[in-house]
Amino acid sequence: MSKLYEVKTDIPAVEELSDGTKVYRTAQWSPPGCHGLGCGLRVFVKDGRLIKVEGDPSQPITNGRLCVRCLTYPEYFYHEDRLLYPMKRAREFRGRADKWERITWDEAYDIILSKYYELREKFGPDTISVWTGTGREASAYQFQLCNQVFESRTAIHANGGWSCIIPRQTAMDWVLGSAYVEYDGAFGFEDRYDDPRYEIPKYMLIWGRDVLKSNPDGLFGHSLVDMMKRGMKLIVVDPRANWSAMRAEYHLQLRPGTDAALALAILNAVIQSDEYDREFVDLWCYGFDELKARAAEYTPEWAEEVTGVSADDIRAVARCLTEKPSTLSMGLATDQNPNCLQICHAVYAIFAICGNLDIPGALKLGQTGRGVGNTGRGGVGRIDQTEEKNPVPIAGHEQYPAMDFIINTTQPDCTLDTLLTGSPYPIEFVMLQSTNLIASGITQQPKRWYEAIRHKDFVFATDIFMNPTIQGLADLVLPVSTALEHEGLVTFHGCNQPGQFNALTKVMDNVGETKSDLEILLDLQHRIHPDNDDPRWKSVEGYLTVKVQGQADVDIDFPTLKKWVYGRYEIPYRQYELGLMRADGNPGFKTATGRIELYSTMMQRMGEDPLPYYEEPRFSKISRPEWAEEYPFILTTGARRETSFHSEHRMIPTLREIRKYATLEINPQAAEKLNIKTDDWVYIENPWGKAKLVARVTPIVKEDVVAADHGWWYPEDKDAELYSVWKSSINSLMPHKEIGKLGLGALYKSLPCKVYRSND
Ligand SMILES: Nc1nc2c(c(=O)[nH]1)N[C@H]1C(S)=C(S)[C@@H](COP(=O)(O)OP(=O)(O)OC[C@H]3O[C@@H](n4cnc5c(=O)[nH]c(N)nc54)[C@H](O)[C@@H]3O)O[C@H]1N2
Ligand SMILES: Nc1nc2c(c(=O)[nH]1)N[C@H]1C(S)=C(S)[C@@H](COP(=O)(O)OP(=O)(O)OC[C@H]3O[C@@H](n4cnc5c(=O)[nH]c(N)nc54)[C@H](O)[C@@H]3O)O[C@H]1N2
Ligand SMILES: [Mo]
Repeated sequence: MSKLYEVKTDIPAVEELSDGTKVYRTAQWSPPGCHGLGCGLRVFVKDGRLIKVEGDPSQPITNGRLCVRCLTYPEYFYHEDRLLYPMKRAREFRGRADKWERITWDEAYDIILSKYYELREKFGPDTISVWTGTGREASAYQFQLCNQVFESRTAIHANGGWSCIIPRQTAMDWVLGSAYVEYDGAFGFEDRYDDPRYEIPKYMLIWGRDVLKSNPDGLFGHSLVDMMKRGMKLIVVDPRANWSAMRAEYHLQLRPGTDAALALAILNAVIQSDEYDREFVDLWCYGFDELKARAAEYTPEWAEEVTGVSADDIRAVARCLTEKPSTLSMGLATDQNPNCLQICHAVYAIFAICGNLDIPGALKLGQTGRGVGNTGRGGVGRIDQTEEKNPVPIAGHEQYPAMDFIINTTQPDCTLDTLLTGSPYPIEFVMLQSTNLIASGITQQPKRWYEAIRHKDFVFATDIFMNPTIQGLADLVLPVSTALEHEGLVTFHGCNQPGQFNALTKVMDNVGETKSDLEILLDLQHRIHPDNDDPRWKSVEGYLTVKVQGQADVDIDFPTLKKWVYGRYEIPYRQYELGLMRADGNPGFKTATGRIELYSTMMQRMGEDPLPYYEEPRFSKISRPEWAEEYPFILTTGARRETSFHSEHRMIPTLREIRKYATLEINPQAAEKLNIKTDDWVYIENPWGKAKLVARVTPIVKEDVVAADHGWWYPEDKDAELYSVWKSSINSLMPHKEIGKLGLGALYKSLPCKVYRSND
């Protein structure tokens, strides 16, 4: 474990301005939505009222920069649609806005507990399910709540094919034998890029990620711009010409979904070039000859036909990537593909054979034994690669046994089957914490899931706002506080990576009777396990102190970290030489062979091809030529927007002014043929469903590609069914269970569709 340092600053924790306004320094997680980045805030409070929020220049990584969502904090904080009190509603009135009734917290907990004991008795503990969306603060508590407090194993995340980070993390674990990997942005050094140990990468390969919009998983995306200013060049693999693609040396604008073909062809060209790092391969890699033989099948000329990227560009990019140091930023588009493990395997193999791993400015390996991947029972790589599988299956683990070695939760797609069939056990108690499922979190066929959950015995939710999922499904709702109203810690995948470890300080009185997710966790724990005297369950401060000490090499308590606001830690380079990657302390990597497995013994053991391969997108014009005429476009979905975090922020006026409706990006030539103009409402339709979005005519997509927003609902449509959530539901066009062989990766980014003007 690495030592945590205080980030020193002259800016006081609380400052009083001449007009009596108080300015507090604190970090931010969620709500409002964010991925555990820990942005530094200066919070201006006058006469107890939140006036404005600015970026804090003393935050060592964000340096005062802040997203537009945080800048609109006062609109969010005081919004009239915020949930203020616990409320209940009779089960027969699910869907009815006029049937909610205010209750006390005690009454709410009494109802939850009586349902908990009743249903657990009737159906067994696994009938209790805890559903959580992406990594907001609530998700830090999902596994504890489900596994320890409720004693169930049914922790659910409804992304088809577990297509958010899990495929990437599985490949990191199985191929690289590493915890979470990320580009080296000098995040742990006090002097950042000026630290003498650091070197700016020559190239960054950005693959299916838009970090300037997404700041994903604890990564501060704008560090990309800092690095470009210091000379780093970009190579971007993306079917859309986004900001970084337009500033790249090479923009490889591939046909959506053909990523594995492109990755294998770059690998082919790297090996052919003979410029890779032979010494590193000899010392640290396993299975190079097998990989070389496999890559030889995928020539740049072949890939040009498949992907639409020229063979010359593929070779040129391969030459760039053999330079040291070069780094990688790989994102969601690689997960959202049934071919996901193979894409990640091939791309990581390029960095491995070029020796661009864990040296300054290259791809930073994660610290093993730390952070989300290794702390909870739900973490990736839960079962050591040499251990046996879990003997008692949870939903989907029988059909996809590899899941047991990947993550200890239900396989998402199979969970719908479980809801419908009651096998391997019925799920009758549903807790929704931080997921507006039917708008965003359920990624395929949300109406089918909605119908399945509607018939379950008890559903309750915790959220900040009323939303269509709660309106449609819940019998009880608990109001949650924003990050300014409670204490907490900012931790996330970042904990495997050098960087920050920050405190959330309560600076505002609670609005209404809101509580934090952590307070709710502790309240339920006290009621269900009153005799447990572990200090972590005694109080918020006790819980957070145990957490600080468990994750950082320090003897400080939470109040001390709160005084610091920001903590910083380094993780050494060349951890594989230092014996820091493996439990036995020997040099090497955390795989069965102790080496980077270019030939993956884990994939082989799980019944998958041990070498990467290409699978043509399942419903493309090549796979389904008979559909080509009716569905001329390739649909990709979900590229992030700065004005929302998934389905959040649709009710914030300033953000809605920037982006009013769900949009569909369509190329000018294609739009002209269909008589579509910017701001026209259009229908998008395919064999699985139909949605209505607003067109944005733009050359950033090619003529046969359209790109749709996800996560839309219309809070202003108070009288419409579930705030018109089905109107722009792009997820209705995504097929159920079209997933990879091991249960990972689904089709989000390469589906057939047609587009036409709406006349209604
Ligand atoms: N503002 C904001 N930030 C967010 C979120 C949010 O909703 N709003 N969501 C958070 C979550 S949960 C996640 S997982 C992260 C995701 O964040 P990222 O990993 O950065 O993913 P996206 O922003 O979806 O960017 C994906 C990029 O992939 C491209 N793309 C589309 N199809 C393909 C394809 O077939 N191949 C390739 N190579 N590229 C393709 C898109 O054009 C887009 O530029 O963002 C997080 N951050
Ligand atoms: N078509 C398509 N669909 C996608 C994607 C895509 O790329 N394309 N991306 C998918 C991905 S990667 C993901 S991770 C999912 C995410 O999907 P989800 O994480 O389920 O996101 P939301 O549906 O916005 O639900 C979030 C809810 O949590 C509430 N909330 C926010 N912060 C907190 C908090 O701290 N505590 C509590 N209790 N509640 C909070 C918000 O108010 C909101 O109602 O969406 C997926 N959906
Ligand atoms: Mo995600």
